Amino acid sequence: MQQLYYTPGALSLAIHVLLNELNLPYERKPIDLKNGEGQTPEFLKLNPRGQVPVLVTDNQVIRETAAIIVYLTDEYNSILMPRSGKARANALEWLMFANSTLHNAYSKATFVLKNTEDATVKMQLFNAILAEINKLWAEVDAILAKNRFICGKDFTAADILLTVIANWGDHHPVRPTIGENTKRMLRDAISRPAFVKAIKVEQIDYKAAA
Ligand SMILES: N[C@@H](CCC(=O)N[C@@H](CS)C(=O)NCC(=O)O)C(=O)O
Repeated sequence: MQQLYYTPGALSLAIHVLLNELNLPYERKPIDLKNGEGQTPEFLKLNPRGQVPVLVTDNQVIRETAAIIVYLTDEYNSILMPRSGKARANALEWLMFANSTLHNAYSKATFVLKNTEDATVKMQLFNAILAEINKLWAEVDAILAKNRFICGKDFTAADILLTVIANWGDHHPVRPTIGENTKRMLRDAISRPAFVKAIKVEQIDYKAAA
C-alpha cells in the first residue's frame, strides 16, 4: 500500500485529496514540521530536503508535489490530468504555475517573515511579496471569470493545488486577495467528497472560500 507523508494543510493536502479522488487505499504518515519531524534522520532518508509531501509506493519514493500528481494521474488513468496534446499542456501549465510560481511567491513571504529582524523592513519586504501574490491571484481570477475551473469546464489536479494554497492566508500578517470568481471555484472544490474527507481528517479550518 502507498504511504503518504504529510503535514495538515501543507502541499501534501493536494496529494491527500487526489488519493481520495482516485479511491486509492493509502497509509497516512503525519510529519509535524513545526516540531522538527521534517529533519529527523529517518525522514531525511526519504526526502533529504526535509519537505512534504512524500509518497512511498511499493518500490519507489516520490518527492515533489507536481511529480507525485503526474505519477498518480498517469498511473491510475485519471481524468484530473488530460492524457495528451494541448489540453495536457494547459493542465500542466496551471499545475506548475501553482506548484512553482505561486508556491514560490508564498515561500518568499514565509522566508522574509521568518528571517527579517527589523519590523519596518520586514513589512516592507512582505508587502512587496504580497503585491506579487495578489497579482498572481488576479490572473487566476480573470480566467475563472470565464471558466468554471482553471483549465476550462473540467476540474483538474491544478484546481486541487490552487485550492490548497489559497488557504494559506492565515500564516501572513495580511491575507492575500482572493477574487470572487476564484472563491466560487474554491467552494466547488472543497465541496467535493475527496476534499471534504481530507479536510476532516487533517482538521483544517478552510477559510479562503468565504
Ligand atoms: N517543491 C516542493 C516544495 C515542498 C514544500 O515546500 N513543502 C513544505 C510544506 S508546504 C515543507 O515541507 N517545508 C519544510 C519546512 O517547513 O520545514 C514540492 O512541490 O513538493
